[in-house]
Amino acid sequence: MALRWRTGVAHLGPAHLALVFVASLVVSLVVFRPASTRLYNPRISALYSPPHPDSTPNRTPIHSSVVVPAYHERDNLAPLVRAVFASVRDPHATEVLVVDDNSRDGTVQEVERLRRDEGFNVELLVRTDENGLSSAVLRGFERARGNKMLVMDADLQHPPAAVQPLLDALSTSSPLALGTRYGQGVSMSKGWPLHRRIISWGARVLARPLTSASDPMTGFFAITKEQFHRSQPLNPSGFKLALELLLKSPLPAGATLPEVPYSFGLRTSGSSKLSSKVMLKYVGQLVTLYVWAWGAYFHLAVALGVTLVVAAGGRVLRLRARKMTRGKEYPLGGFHLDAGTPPLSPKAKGRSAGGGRLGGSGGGAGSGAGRLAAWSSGGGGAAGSGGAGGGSGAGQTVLERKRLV
Ligand SMILES: Nc1nc2c(ncn2[C@@H]2O[C@H](COP(=O)(O)OP(=O)(O)OP(=O)(O)O)[C@@H](O)[C@H]2O)c(=O)[nH]1
Ligand SMILES: [Mg+2]
Repeated sequence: MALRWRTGVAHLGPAHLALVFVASLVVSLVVFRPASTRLYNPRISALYSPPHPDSTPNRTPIHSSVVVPAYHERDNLAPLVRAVFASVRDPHATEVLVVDDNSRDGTVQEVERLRRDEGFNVELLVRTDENGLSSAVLRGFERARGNKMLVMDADLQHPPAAVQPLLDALSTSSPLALGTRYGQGVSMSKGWPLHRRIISWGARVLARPLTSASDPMTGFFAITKEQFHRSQPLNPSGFKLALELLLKSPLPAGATLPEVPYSFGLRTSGSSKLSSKVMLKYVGQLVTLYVWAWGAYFHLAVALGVTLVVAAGGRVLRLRARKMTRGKEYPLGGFHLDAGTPPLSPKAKGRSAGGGRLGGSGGGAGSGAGRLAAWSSGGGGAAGSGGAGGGSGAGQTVLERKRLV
């Protein structure tokens, strides 16, 4: 089979491609089933959310909650909390809610110190029974007391100065707002490594058919509590909750999606949690989102894509085989119909030296016809037509054909 492929004698016809299409459709249906992860239902979480506005006596009602997922970020917390409270318009109506996954790096003591010694309204949720970025944000949303909820990284890559503009972008007609690193007048930090830029670009390209948002991968976004509770069940195991919300938390009719440009900084302390495992998880999350959004069309697109690739691959192999065979000797391989006049192996040449097959000008016509007939229609025809040029020539072509096939 491989030989036939290489030599281009076999080619993929419509029947083969139909088979490939059906097979890949079945594989896609089996492999890309709807997410098997237990989904998070914001409608249910609404039952546990604290009432709003804050009814606790003697406490200023909280209007805005800044949710900060954190894992081993102790050293970043003080600068972050100070900068956030310094930049918001109404610090007394704002809370910062740190959701830590049991880092055990002194985060608990640091938050306690920020509350006690510096008087900031910082809450801490330490999780010991689950982990992961998206689920941390979701738990933060559950606990948040503000009607406006904003998510930002702990590592100061999201500028605290952009917190208030992002909160301001929220309204009844824009209940979800995204920070974007690709807006006008903003830039990525020059120190951001090339491979991270490529990864970020690739991630955006992969998500492009799902959303027109300029930066659906952003971890800097804001949403109102009502809008969050309107969401369809969400995947809590991904890294990109904004993308999930963009798709599953449909905006009310006539609503807009504000995008607030911000310059993406560099991590100054702590270490990145973006590992290859996280990237793989992103691809998984993306696939489940495609299945969710496109349903059967996704599987059809996969099957069509595979079929096109196989068809193109088959064509390339054929073209290569033609190139290889054109005007060359064939020590073992076969011929292709389009490969031009079939050559003779050295052995065949030797045998035919005295015969009529290559018999100069006299036997040329006959031998040529004999060869061509043998080439295209088999030994029987070869013998017949080659008769004009000499019986031995015709016999020779039959012999050679046997050897080649
Ligand atoms: N609670 C919690 N927070 C997490 C988890 N993974 C990441 N984070 C936090 O989520 C934020 C984003 O993670 P980063 O590691 O900064 O990811 P990134 O910004 O894409 O990567 P860098 O550009 O290298 O910083 C940071 O504040 C992390 O501490 C997790 O599993 N649990
Ligand atoms: Mg970061």
